[in-house]
Amino acid sequence: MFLFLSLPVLLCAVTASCSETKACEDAQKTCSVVTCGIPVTNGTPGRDGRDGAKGEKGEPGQGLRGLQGPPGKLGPQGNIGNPGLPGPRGHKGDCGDSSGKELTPASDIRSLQSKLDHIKKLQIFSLGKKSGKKLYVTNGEKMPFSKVKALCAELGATVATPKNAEENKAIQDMAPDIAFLGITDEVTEGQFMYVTGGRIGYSNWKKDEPNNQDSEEDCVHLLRDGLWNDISCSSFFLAICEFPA
Ligand code: MFB
Ligand code: CA
Repeated sequence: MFLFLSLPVLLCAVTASCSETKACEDAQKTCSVVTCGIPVTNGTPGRDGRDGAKGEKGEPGQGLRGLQGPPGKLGPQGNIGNPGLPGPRGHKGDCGDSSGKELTPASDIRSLQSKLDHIKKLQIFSLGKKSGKKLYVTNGEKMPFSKVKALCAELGATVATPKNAEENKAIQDMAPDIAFLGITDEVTEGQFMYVTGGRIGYSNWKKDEPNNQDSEEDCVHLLRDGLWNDISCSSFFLAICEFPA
């Protein structure tokens, strides 16, 4: 049953669509304009009512998630981690010496070097070297100058090179034959240099020498009389090496 109040209280103007007769008759008792029994159409809608009470929170929406925000600020440093696993086994060390003390490679090399120096001294002494003097040695072989240089270098020595008359005499006295000296003008013709570097300071040239015969004499040999002659480096003469004073 729909009852609508459309006028002030003085006039009870109530229009009702009575569907139930009892209710309608009751309405007639209280108001004279109620017409019962005639079906009416609905009245015009009234004003919106007041907002209802706040509803319960809904389920999260299914819409697109927001973009990921920027990374947060760096957190505090973590604690030191646990020790790692043991590494792979190392290589076998050097053998120890008779004392059982383990020799490090450096001390091992020093020990060998000292033994070698001692042997060299003994040998030099056995060859009659005088202290403060150079030692001259020969294997008695004749060969071209290039091989003489290589042989002396292998011994840790240099080609015999007199720097003064005394040394020149010493080589002459020990040489059994004509021998190459450690002097050439291979770099600049006519400018004789020591194979160990530097211009020569002392010379003992034979008369009219050096003459660079056939323009191919860049080496020097010591004649049996102690005089010098320039000669071809590819000719064969005695190898004599010298050890420093
Ligand atoms: C020359 C000498 C040259 C050769 C040649 C046989 O002296 O200068 O080096 O030894 O003799 C004449
Ligand atoms: Ca010559």
